[in-house]
Amino acid sequence: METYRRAVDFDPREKKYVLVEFPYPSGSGLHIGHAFSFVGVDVYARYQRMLGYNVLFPMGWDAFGLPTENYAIRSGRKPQDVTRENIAVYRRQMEMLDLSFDWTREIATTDPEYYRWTQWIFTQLFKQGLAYKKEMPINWCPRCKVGLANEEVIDGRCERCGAETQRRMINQWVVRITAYADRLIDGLEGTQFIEKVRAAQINWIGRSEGAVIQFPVGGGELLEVFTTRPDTLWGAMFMVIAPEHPLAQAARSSPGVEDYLNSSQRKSELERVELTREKTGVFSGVYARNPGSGERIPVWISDFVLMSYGTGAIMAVPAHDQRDFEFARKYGLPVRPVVVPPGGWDYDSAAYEGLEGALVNSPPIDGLPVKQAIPAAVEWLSRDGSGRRAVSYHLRDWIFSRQHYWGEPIPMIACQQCGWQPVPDEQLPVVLPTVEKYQPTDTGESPLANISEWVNTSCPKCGGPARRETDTMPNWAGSDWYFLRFIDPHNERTVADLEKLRYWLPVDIYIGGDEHNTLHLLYSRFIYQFLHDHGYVPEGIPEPYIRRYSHGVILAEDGSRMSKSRGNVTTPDELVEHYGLDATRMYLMFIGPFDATMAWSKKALVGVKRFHDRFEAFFSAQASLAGGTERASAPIIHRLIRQVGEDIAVLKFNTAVAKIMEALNDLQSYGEPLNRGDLRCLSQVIAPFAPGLAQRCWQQLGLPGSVHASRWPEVDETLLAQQTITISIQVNGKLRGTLEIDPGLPENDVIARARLVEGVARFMDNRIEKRVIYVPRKTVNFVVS
Ligand code: ANZ
Ligand code: ZN
Repeated sequence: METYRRAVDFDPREKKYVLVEFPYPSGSGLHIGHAFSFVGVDVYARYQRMLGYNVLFPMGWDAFGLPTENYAIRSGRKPQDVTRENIAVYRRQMEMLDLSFDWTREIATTDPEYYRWTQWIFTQLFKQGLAYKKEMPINWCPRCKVGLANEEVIDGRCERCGAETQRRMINQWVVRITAYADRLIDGLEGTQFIEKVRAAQINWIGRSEGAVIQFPVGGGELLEVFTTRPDTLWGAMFMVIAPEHPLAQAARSSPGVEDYLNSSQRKSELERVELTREKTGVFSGVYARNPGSGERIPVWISDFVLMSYGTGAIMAVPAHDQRDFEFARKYGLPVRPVVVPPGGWDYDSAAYEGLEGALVNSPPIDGLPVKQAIPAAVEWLSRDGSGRRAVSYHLRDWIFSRQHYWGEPIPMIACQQCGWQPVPDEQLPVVLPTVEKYQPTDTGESPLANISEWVNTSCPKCGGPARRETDTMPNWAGSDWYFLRFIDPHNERTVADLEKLRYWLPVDIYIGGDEHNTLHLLYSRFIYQFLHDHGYVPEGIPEPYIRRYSHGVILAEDGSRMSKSRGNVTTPDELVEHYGLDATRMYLMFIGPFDATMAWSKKALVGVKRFHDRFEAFFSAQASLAGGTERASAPIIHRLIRQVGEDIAVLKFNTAVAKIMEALNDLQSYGEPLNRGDLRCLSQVIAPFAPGLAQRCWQQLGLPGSVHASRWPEVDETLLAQQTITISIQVNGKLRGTLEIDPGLPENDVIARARLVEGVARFMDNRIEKRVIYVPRKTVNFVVS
C-alpha cells in the first residue's frame, strides 16, 4: 500500500475523517452502484489529502446477517467460509477500482476480535440498566423463522424474503434507547446535517407534548390516557383502549370481546393504524368517569389504539379528532364540540382538528383560545391530581434479540439463583460456536440452543450451573460503533484508545445511503452518546458525526433495483476490463450528480474513454516538447484548479469532470506548448478522478514520487483577474481592428466575433472570403478577394 493512503495517528497535520458506510459483503460482489458511491467518496478523500490533511479513509465489512445465513442453509456451507470468500471478492474489486482506503485499518464485524467489543458494549448497556429482557410482541416471519423489528417489516411483509409477517410474543432483549430520546433530538444542534436528515431523525423520535389524564373506572381503579389536547377533555365522550390493554384482557367475558381480541391479534401494527381502513371495535362493558365533566362515559376496545404508544388508552373526542369522529359515527356515540373556530364549523360532517378558535362547553376554561386553554386545562387537572403535563415519544425501545445463528452471541448468562449475569470482560468474546445446521429451531430459538455443551455453563457470580443466552444481536449492533474501531482497530484493552479518539473524532463527513438516515444513524448516535456518558469516548465531543451526506443510487437499465436475483447487475469489473480503470472512474463520476437516482446507461462511456485517450495523447505530446516558458495557458489551468477544487469540496463530481473536459478543448485549441508548471498542475487536477492516468502523466514530467502525495496547486489569483486578452484582426494582412476575448474562447467563436468588429466588416463587404488564418490568442486574418 502506498504510504499516502495511510492515516497517521497524532500527525501534526490537521486531521480529516472521511467515512463511507461499510458494505455487507453479499455473494454477488460489488455492482456499479457501489462503485459509483465509493469512487465519489474516494475522489473526495484524495482531494482532501492533496489539500494537506491527514485523512482517515477506512474500509471494513458489515458481515453478519441473513443473506449469508440463508445461503449457508441452502448450500450447507459454513457462513464463516462464505463470508471470507465474499470479503475477498469485495476487497479485490475495491483494489481494482483503486479506492485509496487505508487497508491497515480493515475490520470485519464477524471477527471475534471485533465483536468482543460489540459484546462488551452490550454488557455495559446491561450494567447501566439500559438492556432488559421482556415479553415483547414481535413481528414474526414464518419463512425466515425470525423475529423482526418494526422497521424490518415493509407493508406487512418481511424485508428479507417478502413473506407476510405475524405477531408473536417472545421473551427478548430490549435496549432502552428511549432514555436518550431528548438527547438524540437536542444533539442535532451540534451537527451540520442537511435538513432532510435532521427531519428524519426528529420524526422517527416523534416527541409529543401533552398531558396524562386519569379517568376513574370504579373499584378505585384509574384508566390513564395520553393526550396532546387536554383542552378537549370536556368533549371526551368515550374512551378507547388497545386490545392488549390489561383492562381489555379483564373484560374478556363481556359480549363480543373475546372474538374481537382474537381477530385483532392477527393484524400487523401497520394495518391497525392505516388511516383509510375502517375502524372496528367492541364495547368493553366498563364505564369511566370524565374528570372534567363528571359524566359517565363508555370504554371501548379498538385496535386503532396501540399498546406501544402513550398509555395504550385514549380519551376519544369525536368533535376534534377525525378517527374518533368516524368511530363515533359507526357506533352511534355522541359528538360534542368544545372548540369553535372563527368561521364556525359543521360538526356533523367532520372533526375540527385545528388550533384556531375558542373553547365552549368547558366551564373552567370557556372562552380561552386553544393555545391558552391547553396549559389552563393541565393546571385545572393538576389541582386534584387527575392530570399532569407529559411528553410521549413514538420512538420505541430497541428489540435487540434475533433467533438466528449468524450474529454476535448476546453475552449473557441466566442463573437460577442470580438471574441474568453479563459475561465478565475477561471472558469476552463469547465466540460463535460452529454448528451442524444453521436453521432456526422449530420453537423459534436460535440453532445455538441445540449445542448443549455451549449453552450449559457456570454462573459468573455464584459458580452454579447456568445457561447462556442463545439469541444473537441484530445487524445494527456491529455497525453502530464501527467508526470508532477504525481509529484503533487492534486495541485489546478497549473499544479504542481515548487519545486516538480525541485526535480523530468527530467524523468530518459521513456518506451513505438514504435508507440509513433514520435507524442506523440514530442507533449509532445513541451508542456513541451512551459511551460518551460513561467516559469511553472523549469528553467534549458529544456527537460522532459533523456532516452527513446521502449519495444517489444507480438503478438497472430498466429502472429497477439492481439485484442478483433479477439478473440485471452490472459489475465494475466488466467496465474496467473494456475501458480501463481511469475511464471507468471518470465515467461514473460524469454520469450525473452524486446524490441523484439514475438508471444505468453505458451510452456516453465511449465518449469518456475517448476523452481519456485524447487527454493522455495531448499530455504526452506536450511533455515531450519539454515546455515553453510562456504562461499563456496559465489562466485556463488556474481557473480549472479553482473550479475543480470548489466542485469536489461540495461533492459535485460530475461538473468537475465536465470542466476538465472543457479545459482540454481550450488547451488544444491553443496550439502552443504548455510549460512544465502548467502540465504539472494538469496532472494534479485529474488525479482524484483518474489516479492511474495522473500518475503516468506525473512520471512523464520526470517528477519524483506520487502525484497523489503532492499538494493541490495554489491558485494564482492574478491570473484569474486577467480575464480577457486583446487580439488583432486583419483583412488581407492589414490591421483593421481589435477584439477583447476570454482566453478560453474556442476558435470558431473568436472568428465569428472578429467578423462583426466595426471596421473589419466594412473591408469585407462585397468581397469573397477565401480563407481565415487564426493564430491563437494573437490574430485573426481574413483572406478575401
Ligand atoms: C384526545 C385528543 C383530542 C387527541 C383531539 C387528539 C386530538 P401524537 O401527536 O402522535 O402524539 N393517542 C394517544 N395514544 C394513542 C395510542 N396508543 N394509539 C393511538 N392513538 C393514540 O398523538 C397523540 C394523540 O393520539 C393523543 O391525543 C390521542 O388522541 C392519540 F382533539 O387525545 B388525543
Ligand atoms: Zn448464579
